[in-house]
Amino acid sequence: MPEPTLHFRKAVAAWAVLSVIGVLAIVLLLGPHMPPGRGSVEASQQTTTNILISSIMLPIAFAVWIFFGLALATFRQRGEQIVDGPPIVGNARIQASWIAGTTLIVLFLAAFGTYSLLDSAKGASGGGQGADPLVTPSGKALQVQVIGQQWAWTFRYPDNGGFETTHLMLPVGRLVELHVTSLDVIHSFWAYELGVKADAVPGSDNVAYVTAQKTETFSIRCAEVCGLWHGYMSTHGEVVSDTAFATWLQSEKSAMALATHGLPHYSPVYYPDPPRRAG
Ligand SMILES: [Cu+2]
Repeated sequence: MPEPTLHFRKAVAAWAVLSVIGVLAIVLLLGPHMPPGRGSVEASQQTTTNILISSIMLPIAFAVWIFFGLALATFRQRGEQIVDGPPIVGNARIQASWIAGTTLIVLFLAAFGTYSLLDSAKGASGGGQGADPLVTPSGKALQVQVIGQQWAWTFRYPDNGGFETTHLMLPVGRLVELHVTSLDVIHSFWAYELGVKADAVPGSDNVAYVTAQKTETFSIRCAEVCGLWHGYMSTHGEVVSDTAFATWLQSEKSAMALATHGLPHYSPVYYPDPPRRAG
């Protein structure tokens, strides 16, 4: 029977080879298909994070599986007699590398997460003037209001007379400020390909930023169980070129003119009219 050390060296070599192949496969083959894709700046950041985390996870998973196999092969009970293994009193090298390895991984992810968070906040406030992106509208961003209600999504464009439509149309390459709210219960606006998910809460103006990177049709779903027809609350939006967007704005604005006249004024939140009393 070969020495356990020899087994261990072979296992480490196998782990190293498998890890290199696996990480390359994740980055090159799986990476382009990782959710949510590269439809927007925000989605792209999430996709990069998914690729990074998977690339860190795979060597750890391989280490666990290979050590499991090694332990089964090396330390299994041989023969009839059941005996205890020799007592282990500690191994300075394994303990030190375990502490160093886990510390490095955790600190690296903490630094990466903090950097990403600060970076996306900077992008959302329109160039990082130190403004809180959640309370200060940038002024440069296109404002679109997303309204959830049982069981449909509607969208208002306050910069263009505040018309309301069932179509969400966005221009490519422009910062969009989505103001998500609800008329009844809590919904969740989820534009999968754009990497945007924001709660739609009645009486609350929830702001989410998105910059679409390519023209495409994207799916819109409700991601919060909101009643009987929750699953029916799905539709599609479209990212189009700047000129197509301008044309659409004009035609939609005039097509909706009559309906806009009967709408309540644009407001960050809407409350139902007080109930009328009999008499
Ligand atoms: Cu809903």
